Amino acid sequence: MPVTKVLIANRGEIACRVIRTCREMGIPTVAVYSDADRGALHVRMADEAYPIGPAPARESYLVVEKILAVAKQSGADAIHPGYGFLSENAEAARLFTEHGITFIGPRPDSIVQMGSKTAAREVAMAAGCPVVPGIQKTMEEAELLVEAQKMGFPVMLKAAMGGGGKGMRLVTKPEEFTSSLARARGEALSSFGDDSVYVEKAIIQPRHIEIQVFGDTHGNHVYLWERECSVQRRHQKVIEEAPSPHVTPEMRKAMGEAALKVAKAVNYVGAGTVEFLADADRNFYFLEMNTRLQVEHPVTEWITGLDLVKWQILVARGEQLPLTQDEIALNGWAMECRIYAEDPDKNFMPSPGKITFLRTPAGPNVRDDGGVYEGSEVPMFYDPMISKLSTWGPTRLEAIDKMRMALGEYRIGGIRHNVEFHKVLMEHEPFRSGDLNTGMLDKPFWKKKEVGPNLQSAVAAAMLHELDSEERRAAQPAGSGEGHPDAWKHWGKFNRL
Ligand code: MV4
Repeated sequence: MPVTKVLIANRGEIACRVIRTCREMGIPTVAVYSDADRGALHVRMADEAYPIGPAPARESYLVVEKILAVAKQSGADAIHPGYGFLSENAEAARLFTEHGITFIGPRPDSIVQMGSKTAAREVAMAAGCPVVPGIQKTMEEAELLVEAQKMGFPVMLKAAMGGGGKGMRLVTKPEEFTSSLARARGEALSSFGDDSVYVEKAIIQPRHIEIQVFGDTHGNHVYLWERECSVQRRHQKVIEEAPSPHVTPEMRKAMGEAALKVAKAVNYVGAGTVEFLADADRNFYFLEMNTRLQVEHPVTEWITGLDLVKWQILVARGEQLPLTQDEIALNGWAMECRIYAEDPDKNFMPSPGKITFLRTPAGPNVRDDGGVYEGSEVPMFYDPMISKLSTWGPTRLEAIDKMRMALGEYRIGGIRHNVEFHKVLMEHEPFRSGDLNTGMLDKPFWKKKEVGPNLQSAVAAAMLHELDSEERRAAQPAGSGEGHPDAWKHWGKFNRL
């Protein structure tokens, strides 16, 4: 399993992230780019770069044959898929391997096993990992309703092949069952080409807590503690942190060991994440397993002091995991804010375009994983993430206050962004106290308030607003202030990870 030259089958910040570790390890890198990414940062950072076609991902980053052809042409003997795109495509992983190219990820059959949510539930149950009470069999309406009645409302209908909240419906009473099922099936069919739906007991106001796991080809498995990602909007993660303010040392050990049971049950190799829902009583239930490196891996890197991409490469080469469970540190607290080209005042509409000015935060315990530079474009064809800003502190509040400072340093011109939105969240009392849940962003508490009676703050707010709009006027051509009109057309069509 040689890894002597790595093709990164991705774009944006994650491509840059992988290139950095390869460089540190002395491994040459190969970038691929679509027409929209000709001038992208990952293309500039890699040792070589090859075009792979038109802007839409399905005509470029998702075309397995094109990626394979570039690997052969460039002499790359390994492919890192990043997240999204081909990262959980078992067929692609198989094809690369058949052509003698190392896929830096799990074995294809692990991807398949975890790709079906119902199959994954069965694996977890058989392995002795707690799952949400429910029936993972897919059934007809009458049978499903009987099961729902038995477990008691509210229940959750879920697409068997789903994930990310698509094809999922909360049903609070029997009268809604028929219409909710029809909608869940319709969404499941259009999103996953399969209308199988199953039923679970609904967990009310759950917290999303996930365990980072790692396996090697020698049968060793470890867990790198948890991350909490409860601050989400429409199944889009907004803030992630590690560890979780909800998790006690006992719960951490129990969740870690439960996650390892799942990983061991599928002989998992590489980086994976076992997702759980947790309730207020600290019960936790297996939800699904993501068979890839996740967007939010930096917070785990902060608290463990490890480089997860380096571990992925070592494992892909057939080496043993570098550490045993009792050698893995949990030090301090880390926060991550996803910085997006989007407008929080306009219902988070994407705001692609040219970045005309950029100053990124820096300093001790501040990390900005970016994929852009001043003058580069945020294309409208992909997820409009600009960067992941992460901070570390000895305690949670210190990490939060470091984040407030770092957010205050961020300057992005030419496009709308969510930096101010993150600042409001960092000062939001429920957030600061660690009282998180997945419904936290349902009420728009961050919307700009009218000028209040406090003159000082009103003046300050007016000045800030003026500065803000001045920057925009300078940065944007007239008439483009509402974002690219085409952004509407594509909004929500692309996978947001
Ligand atoms: C649930 C749930 C409550 N009860 N399942 C959303 C994404 C999908 N992967 C699973 N999800 C949920 N499943 C039961 N039985 C609530 C959610 C959920 C959620 C989960 C994690 C993070 C954010 C969420 C937001 C809304 C609903």
